[in-house]
Amino acid sequence: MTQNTHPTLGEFIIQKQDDFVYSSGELSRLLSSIKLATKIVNYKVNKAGLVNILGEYGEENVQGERQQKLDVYANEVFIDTLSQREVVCGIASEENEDYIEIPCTTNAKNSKYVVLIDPLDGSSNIDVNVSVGTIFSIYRRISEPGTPVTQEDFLQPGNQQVAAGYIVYGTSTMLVYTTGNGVNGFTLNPGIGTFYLSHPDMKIPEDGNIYSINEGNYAKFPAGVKKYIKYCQEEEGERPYTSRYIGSLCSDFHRNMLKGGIYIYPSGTNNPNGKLRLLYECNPMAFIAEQAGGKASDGFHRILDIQPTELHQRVPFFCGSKNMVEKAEAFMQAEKDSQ
Ligand code: AHM
Ligand code: MG
Repeated sequence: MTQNTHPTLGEFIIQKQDDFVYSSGELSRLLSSIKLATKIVNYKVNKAGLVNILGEYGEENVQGERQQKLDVYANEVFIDTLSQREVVCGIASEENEDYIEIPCTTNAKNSKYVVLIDPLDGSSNIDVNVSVGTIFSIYRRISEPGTPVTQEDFLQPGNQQVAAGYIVYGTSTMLVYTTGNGVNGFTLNPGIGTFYLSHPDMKIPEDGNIYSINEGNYAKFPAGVKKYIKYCQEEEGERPYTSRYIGSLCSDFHRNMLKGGIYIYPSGTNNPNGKLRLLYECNPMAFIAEQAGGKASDGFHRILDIQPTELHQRVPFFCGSKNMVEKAEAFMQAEKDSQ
């Protein structure tokens, strides 16, 4: 099959619009805006090292983490692109303390979607030329369209997501997304700036042999996680498993999605609930994982059923191949029962 026979992302979005009854095209326009912002950020990421965009910005974000210049740039690009097209009524970003209300002009009056975004995930990898990503999550607002968005519009459980996706700026740039009807992946042809459907109907293998966790934090991990790691390392059957950890969730997740594996960021490190954020990272990845036949849990409960209480809430994260996540959960439960 030549590339020209693959649908482009733009064509695919329009084809899929018909999957939604009473579709007004608003979600299609929103996804197209994300596609545009992705290309702008991709262009800059690819030039990092040539233009003065590497390094720290000099400030900390709302999480107290050092912001990189590209973090700030990507945040601005996504917010500007989405707000100027008036396809959303509100945006919450991992980089901003509070959500942003997009003022209602005539066109935006009926805008019913809010977007939550981690504009540049894995940004500590930028300066060393390792893949970074973007993660996004889309919900239908619950407050009345035409009125200002409220915090409740953003604090919805992940099972209410309308769409979610991630972008990997890697050896090639890929955009992977779901609207709740399976997962599809698109690869950017940088020569012509067009995404083509390269990975239709993606499925995570039910089993895998890769585990991804920052083992440098081992001493602080909960006993269930320590025992699961030892299980992964034992010599028996398919084990020992391979350990792979890039430190960039999008890339680690993407590899596990294609090859089969588990990603874990447990509690017990410097943060009692782990490092990853429920709204910007875990919910969208959990939605994609489930849509691809995988699983996502906090060690005990389904991620998508957690009722968020704050915008920047963190949560322990176990995600990937179904059988691997269930095995890790069994170790967590056994430890809990023994206490
Ligand atoms: P970020 O959004 O500030 O980049 O943080 C999230 C990243 C994930 O991409 C990655 O899996 C994790 O943090 C790595 O953390 P650590 O260096 O503690 O292993
Ligand atoms: Mg992140």
